[in-house]
Amino acid sequence: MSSPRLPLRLVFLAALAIGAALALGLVVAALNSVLEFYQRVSELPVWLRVPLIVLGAALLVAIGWLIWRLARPAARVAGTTAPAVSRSEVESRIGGLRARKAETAALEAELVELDRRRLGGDVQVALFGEISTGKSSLIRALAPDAAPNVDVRGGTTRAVAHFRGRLPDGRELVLADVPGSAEVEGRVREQIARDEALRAHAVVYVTASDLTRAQAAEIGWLSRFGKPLVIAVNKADQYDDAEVAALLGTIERRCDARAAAVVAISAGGSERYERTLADGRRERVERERVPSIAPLVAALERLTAPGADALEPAREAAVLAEVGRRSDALARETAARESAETVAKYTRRAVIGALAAVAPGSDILIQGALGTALVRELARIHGVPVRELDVEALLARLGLTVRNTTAIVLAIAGNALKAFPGLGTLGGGMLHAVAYGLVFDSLGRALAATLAERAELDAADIETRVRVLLAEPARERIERVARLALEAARDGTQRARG
Ligand SMILES: Nc1nc2c(ncn2[C@@H]2O[C@H](COP(=O)(O)OP(=O)(O)OP(=O)(O)O)[C@@H](O)[C@H]2O)c(=O)[nH]1
Ligand SMILES: [Mg+2]
Repeated sequence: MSSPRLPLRLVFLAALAIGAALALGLVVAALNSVLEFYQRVSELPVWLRVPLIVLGAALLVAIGWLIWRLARPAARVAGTTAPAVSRSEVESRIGGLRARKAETAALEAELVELDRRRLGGDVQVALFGEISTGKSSLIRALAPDAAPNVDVRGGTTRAVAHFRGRLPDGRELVLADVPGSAEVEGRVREQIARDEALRAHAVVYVTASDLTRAQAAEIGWLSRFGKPLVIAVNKADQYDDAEVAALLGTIERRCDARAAAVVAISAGGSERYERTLADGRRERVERERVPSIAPLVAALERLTAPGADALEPAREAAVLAEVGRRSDALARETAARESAETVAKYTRRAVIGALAAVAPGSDILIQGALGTALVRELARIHGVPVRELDVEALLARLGLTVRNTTAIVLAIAGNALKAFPGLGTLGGGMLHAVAYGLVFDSLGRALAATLAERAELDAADIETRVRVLLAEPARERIERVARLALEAARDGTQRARG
């Protein structure tokens, strides 16, 4: 395999040598010109020399600045497209999970809600953003009859609420007020808000300042779903015109066309202040600020103009992508649960098998029917196809590993017997039974971990994991195996008596 690589390396070396010679020539030439230039400049009269040097320095600074502007790592809003999943694909995944007794009710409910909203035919707009940015105040301004809770404290809105608002052109919108994100201990509410944002046709991302890293990430996430997105910079009343213009410019640059529009608004909210009465007393009053949201209304009119039917495919794709992602996570959880059950089942069988055998050998158990069945069942759970040959090769390899570590495993099992006084009196077979139980438990866990992470029967990876698990089994594992052995021994004795 090494001979075809040789000429390629030679060509590469030759190219490198030519390149180096060229670079050297360039450097010498450049140095030469600089020296020549310096000499000429120093021969010039002072009145010409000084301005020329100043000009040259200014030019250098300008070039440096330009390079910095171009090469500066911009904290742009990142976003790719969410993976598309079809309705039938999602349904078949959910069906498969239901058959495996996974908790699929929430996923099914999401699909029912998807259909319910499509049949309703309303254009739906969700407000989304961090706590206290003014989402609920904005709902009030967009739907004056609505009465969502507004408060200076963050985390006021705790669940999703829908309100009907009307655009100046007469069309109705269903507006969703959602809990704010970035609340301490507010993970569940943040998920509720995210789910609702995906269920809407268009999203208004509300912020009250320049975007933080977390906010930029949220916008990146939203933009992956390709539905109309407006960024509303609220509380513009707190800035002067120049500041608002600068803020809009910065956000537009960072979002790089991921948002269909970036607008500055003042949703209103209320303000508290103290006033002095005629008799000199001071009084605290609260009054509603007058909202100023025209640019947002215009953007919403434009973005929702295509109507519910035209906006439906992007909405459906977003919901399906999220249900798909959650069904994948549920599939991983289900596989982990089934794996644990399977490993427990085979560990028990290994213990019983070892107790029944007259002179059990680790190889016989591991490379026998029990080991094969364990590998096959775990591979099936993780959807990894395996060949008979691979299973045999793997078990032979693991048999060697186990034989090399038998002394350690027996020592560990011996210690376990001391901790369980009942076990010690049951005879020598018991020690081996606990040892085999530990071996099977370790094999099963190693197999399940490799299959889950690599989706293949990677023998080297499995072996490494088995070594680690056998060398220092956790106390909880040892006790469980010892208890299994005890139960199996009692059952055996009872059967022998009966
Ligand atoms: N200065 C100013 N304050 C505003 C504006 N809009 C809202 N506020 C204030 O911002 C605070 C939060 O307003 P909310 O509407 O409750 O904010 P929210 O985003 O719904 O908050 P959560 O539901 O907790 O996430 C309140 O004190 C409002 O009075 C605005 O346009 N200008
Ligand atoms: Mg709110």
